[in-house]
Amino acid sequence: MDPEDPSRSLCAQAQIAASSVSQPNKMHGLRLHTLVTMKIAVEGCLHGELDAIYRDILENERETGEQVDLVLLCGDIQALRSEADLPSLAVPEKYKRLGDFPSYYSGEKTAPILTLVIGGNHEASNYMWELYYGGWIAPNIYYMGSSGCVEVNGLVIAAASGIYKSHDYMRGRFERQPYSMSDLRSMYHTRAFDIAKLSLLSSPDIFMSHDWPNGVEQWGDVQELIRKKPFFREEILSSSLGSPPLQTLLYELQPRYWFSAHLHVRFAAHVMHGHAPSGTSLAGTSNPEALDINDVDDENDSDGIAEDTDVPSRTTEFLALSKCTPRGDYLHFFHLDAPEAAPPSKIGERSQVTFRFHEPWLAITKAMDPYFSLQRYQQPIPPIQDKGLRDSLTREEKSLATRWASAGKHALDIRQVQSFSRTAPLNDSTPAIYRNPQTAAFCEWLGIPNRINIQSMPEMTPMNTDLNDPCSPSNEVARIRQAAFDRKRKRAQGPAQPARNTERVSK
Ligand SMILES: [Mn+2]
Repeated sequence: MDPEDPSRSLCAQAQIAASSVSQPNKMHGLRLHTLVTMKIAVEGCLHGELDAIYRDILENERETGEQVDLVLLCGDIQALRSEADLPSLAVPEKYKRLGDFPSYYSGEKTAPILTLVIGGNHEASNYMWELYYGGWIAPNIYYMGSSGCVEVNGLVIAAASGIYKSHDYMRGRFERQPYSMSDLRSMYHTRAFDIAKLSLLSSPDIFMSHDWPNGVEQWGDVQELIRKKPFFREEILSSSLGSPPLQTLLYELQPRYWFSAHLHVRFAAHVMHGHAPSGTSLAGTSNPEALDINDVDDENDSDGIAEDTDVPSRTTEFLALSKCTPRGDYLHFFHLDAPEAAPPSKIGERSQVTFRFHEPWLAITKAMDPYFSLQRYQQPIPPIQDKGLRDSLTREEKSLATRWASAGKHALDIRQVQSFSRTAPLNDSTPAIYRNPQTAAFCEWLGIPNRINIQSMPEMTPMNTDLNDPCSPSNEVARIRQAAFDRKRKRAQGPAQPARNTERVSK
């Protein structure tokens, strides 16, 4: 067994609250080895304002005399490389501007601190799609993927990109460039497939999401939230504020910290798992879309991974932050003890952090790959207690552990597997589709087919033309086109069918 694992689980139970300075190596009377106190900066919606964020962070470093080790940006990154990406951004015409990102993409400026970002509802969706599994969007700025989980100095950080809309939740990833108006929206809608993958994780230290978990406002000062944002009153009263699948993940994964953005307000909540929220006086009705979390408890009981009842209930510190405006409320600094330190840096140089793939997440990505759908129809996803899925996960975990046993954790170093490379040219204005070497590298390294970077612009020849390969992306595209054509022909020929959306998988 890895000797570092027990320290992490102890660490997970004995952490201190945000914004207080920790005492390295000594917590709750337990002496833990190799803990290192990290300072982390979290931001809400970015909207292309990278310069302002790094300026504020560096200013904080000067004022406090403390180095910031990690930056977390919770969406609406607007990572536009050039004007060619503008058609892939869903914002009103008047907000279509490049922002600061092109100079970070070109290398003219470099992010001074490792920065993890997730997707929101205002993104260069074409660029984010290139890096569906995660990757460097610019030097030192890493996109966590549509869903993802990584380790920084051993801290486990999980993330879900996008926002929830019920009508796209059960769909596959069908959108292809050039995006229709409807594709532009559905591109950033959360999918059940990603949530299912995340639900297979054990408790991460930090979870990042763009929209809020449904109902999380009930764990904080609801009255104050309504005072600040009266617009949300109806949604709060009807328990429909936020994302129901994220609510399930919050109660199921019980991360120590959860950071969100999207609603452009700073809001803190202290979630006590296993208890009823205190702010419930305002919410009389339950959300019909909320997912049944009792299933999760049953599952935990059945395979013996339920929490020990003698252990005090876990808590999650939730914090939503605003967007980057002169009014503030968009940045938060906190200290967190991490299980391990990075190698010492040279004098005068900023100390670095270790940045690794989370091994269980790799196993999940591999085991769930057969259920990944690139069509409008999402094939059925097995429930997390499904024996076949569990067996497959165990198999993948074992095989990955064997593969990396000799190389040690160094083999999981993200910087060794993926390195930033520009795909779209600088100062371009013609939209095009790029095969991202980072996605290709990740898929090859993990041993899954690269089904992401397969599309060509309509006038171009598909890259993979192996007609004998049933998994060939071009064949799949051809099948989808043929199916759409057949449906159209049937509609034109046959008598009127009862109106029913056969593409949606019933829950
Ligand atoms: Mn947003």
